[in-house]
Amino acid sequence: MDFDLVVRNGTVVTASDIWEGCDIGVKDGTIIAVGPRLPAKPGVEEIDAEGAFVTPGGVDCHVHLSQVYEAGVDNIDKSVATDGLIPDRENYVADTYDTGTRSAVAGGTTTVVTFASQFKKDESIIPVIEDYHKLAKDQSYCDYAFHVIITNPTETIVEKEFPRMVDEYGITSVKLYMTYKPMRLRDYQILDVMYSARKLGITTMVHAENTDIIDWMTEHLEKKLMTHPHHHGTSRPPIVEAEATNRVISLAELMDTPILLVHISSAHATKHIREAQTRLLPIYGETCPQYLFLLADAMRKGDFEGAKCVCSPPLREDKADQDAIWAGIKNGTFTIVSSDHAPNKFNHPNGKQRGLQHGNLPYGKFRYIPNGLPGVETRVPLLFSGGVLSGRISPQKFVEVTSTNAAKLYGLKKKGAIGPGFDADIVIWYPQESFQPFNLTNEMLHHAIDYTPFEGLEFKNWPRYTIIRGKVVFSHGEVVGKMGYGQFIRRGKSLLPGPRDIWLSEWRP
Ligand code: DUC
Ligand code: ZN
Ligand code: ZN
Ligand code: ZN
Repeated sequence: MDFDLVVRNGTVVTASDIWEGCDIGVKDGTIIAVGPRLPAKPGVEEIDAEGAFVTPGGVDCHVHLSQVYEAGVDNIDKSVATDGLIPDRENYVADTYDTGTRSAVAGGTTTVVTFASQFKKDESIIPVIEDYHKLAKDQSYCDYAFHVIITNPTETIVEKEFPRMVDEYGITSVKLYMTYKPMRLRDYQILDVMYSARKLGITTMVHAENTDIIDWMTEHLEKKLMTHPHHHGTSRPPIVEAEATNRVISLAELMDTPILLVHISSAHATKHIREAQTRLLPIYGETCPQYLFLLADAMRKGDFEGAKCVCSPPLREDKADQDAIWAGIKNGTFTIVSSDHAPNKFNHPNGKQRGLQHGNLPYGKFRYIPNGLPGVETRVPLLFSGGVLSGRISPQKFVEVTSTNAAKLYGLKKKGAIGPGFDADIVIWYPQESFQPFNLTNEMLHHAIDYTPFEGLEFKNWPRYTIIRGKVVFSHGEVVGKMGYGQFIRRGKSLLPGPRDIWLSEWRP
């Protein structure tokens, strides 16, 4: 066969199998053959993978890049009125398509799905999609696609624009928030979205937390001056996530539509998802490395240092929650492990540390700390090192949750597998014997952020090569790909089970 690249003699892993001494033959960016001793003509590029794991490129379907947050996104009802945060540069997440995808490829991720976010005042989502296309075009090191965040599901948007979003723009998923004043939807509005999503085969992602509990707790903690960063966690105990998870599962059951619960952090919410799956509802779960490798004590560091680890849902106090999330990966409750890369600089460029500038020094006020952690570069290596090499999960499970399932769930038909016809998106690891474990420092990473929540963690391996559509984009610690190489991917519908046509009453859509 006529190849232009052959990856030789690796231990090739898919979501189902491991083949030792296996070659991968690539032509025009596509894998065309997989097997031992593939014959190649002289002059064909070859990469020696002997003794090394070779896995499909990471597919990270929860990444915030160049995203503008509407005023008050950090659940600051009052600050909208008092300090008048307006959607300006300050309210962007701090990684752009350039820096965020550079970081992605350096950590073995070859496709990201990012968010185009509606503001409540936007009467149409079409300009929103166009705007995010402008932000990403010619800026990305890896392939990319969009979800649309819906904050105001008007009749025009769900009835007329959702079909255009799917057919014209190739976007087959939306994300909804049950909390944050500028974004949250009422249950009625969630049903409006689900009604239309079901008809069109759209996957609905949901950030499930009970917004009124959070608001009430935040107010009452402030009255007691309990505003240290770790009280972010105090304001959101696991029941906040579990109640909203259970509620939105009920809405999805009523509407017979598939949903993905994003960034699940606790045993209680995991149990609700598991129970729904046992009843064969098309309910999917996502978790993130921060809930697998960090606990709430990370928010207790120093007077304000803990702000670096403030995300929502929060890191949990109890190791039992972490154990339940690992168990949920093993038993299939979690379909995907995404990064939820939602990066903010700790030392804000304008000198104002949000949260610290709002009084009650030296602790500041947790309600003003932007929620979210950087993690697009560390996701795949963390799961490989702390999952596979630490014996917690099999190599196949690693591939399934970091790549294959994400591609299936979000209709990325040519991504997420090593097999003929798939894009040649490949990660080659170091042979284990020759790798010196190291402790991570932020300087090693390629994002635009001044810290990593995983500082000091030991890594037992790291991607040696990242290959996208047959081209090496990261090699031995260096990003060698070009900005703009990444392509926008139009997505199809989910390949995982969808509506069942089972109803709770006589009502039918
Ligand atoms: N939810 C996300 O999905 N990302 C960052 C912050 C949040 O609450
Ligand atoms: Zn969220
Ligand atoms: Zn419950
Ligand atoms: Zn997110």
